[in-house]
Amino acid sequence: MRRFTLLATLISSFLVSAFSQDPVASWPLDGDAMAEVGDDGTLHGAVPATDRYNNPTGALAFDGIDDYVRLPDSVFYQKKPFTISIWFKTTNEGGIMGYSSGPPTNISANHVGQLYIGNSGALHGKYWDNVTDPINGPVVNDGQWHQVVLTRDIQGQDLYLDGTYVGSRSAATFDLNMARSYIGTALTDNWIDSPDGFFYFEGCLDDLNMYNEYLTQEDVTDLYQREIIGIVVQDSFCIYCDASNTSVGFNALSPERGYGNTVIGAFAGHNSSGTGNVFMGHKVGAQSDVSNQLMIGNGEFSPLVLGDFEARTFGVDGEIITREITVDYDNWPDYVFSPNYELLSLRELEKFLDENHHLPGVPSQDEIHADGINLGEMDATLLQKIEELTLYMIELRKENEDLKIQHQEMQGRYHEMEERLRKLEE
Ligand SMILES: [Ca+2]
Repeated sequence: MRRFTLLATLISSFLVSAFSQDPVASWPLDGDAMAEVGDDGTLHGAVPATDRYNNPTGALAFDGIDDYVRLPDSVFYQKKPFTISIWFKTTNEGGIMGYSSGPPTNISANHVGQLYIGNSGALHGKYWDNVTDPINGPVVNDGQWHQVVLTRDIQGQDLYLDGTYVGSRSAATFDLNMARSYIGTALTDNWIDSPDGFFYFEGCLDDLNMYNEYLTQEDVTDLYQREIIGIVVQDSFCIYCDASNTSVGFNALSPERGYGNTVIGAFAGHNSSGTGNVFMGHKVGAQSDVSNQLMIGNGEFSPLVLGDFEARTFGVDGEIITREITVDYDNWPDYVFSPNYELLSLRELEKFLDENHHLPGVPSQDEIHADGINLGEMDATLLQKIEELTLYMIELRKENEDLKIQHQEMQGRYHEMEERLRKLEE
């Protein structure tokens, strides 16, 4: 019997997303301004704070008075395409990022309020494109962590909040002579919804990442989903988690994926678009579009273990070795001993056996070959046959006792006649 059918097709090339997800500069802001990729920033007064995963020193808190971090010079200066991503949390206002030609004491320098929370609590920001109208977002000073992404290509730029598109500007961006950049402050002279002078941020900042790429909506959503749960994706999709899918392994569950999947193993679930699957092992479930399946194996086809969460079935393509098996079964044949049970006569049974070559109610060789043996059902059937056999034996015992009585009666008569004959002969 084989019930293992794996829907799978083979393709020869493994596709990867256009977005490499490898930042060209990265500051985890774990209580300091040290870089994970690129050069360290310089801390000016900001202190360790709890991040969005409850790590008590995983972020940086800024006082809104004079705290800021100076980033390495020219970290994104004149670079296109380019993307900046940073997390913030505030109940107040202030500059998340800014860049300028002079130090943050020189108000007369060229300057841009690159990302800031305005007096109204709304998000604003952009790269410089020759006017001071920023891209304007919603109110965000709700005390929750948010991710903001500002991405530009050769021409325009787009702003995203928590993976969702906020707005764009289509004019070409350029950075004049503004090679200095900061987080925790921005010079916002003449910018809307903000004071003149330096606008210091009051709240927490975390995970500043920069990419030498322009990000699409799909890329930004991807980035947000990966960062919100705190998994850093490295080495081409080795670890992937979002609110729905979890996968560990090189190219596991990528680039195609559905939702509600849990996958472990290199290429496990690779290019699989199904939902609700649990795949374990090298290439298990790759290229398939199955859903609600449990597969454990080694290789793309014929998993050793195959379960179906919807049909509630569980199969092992091989021998099962165990100490005990309990089968849940609810049609045990006690009914054989009820007075209404129609037991075939032995003569009828003999006729049936002559015609069918197997006991009534017991599957034939052909049926077993086609469907396999249902352990619970077969045990019940065998018991039913034993019970019927018991009934036949009881019946035979009764017939036997009747015969004994008849035999004794006949013996009595025989002795009586023998006695009579003896008397006649005397
Ligand atoms: Ca951090």
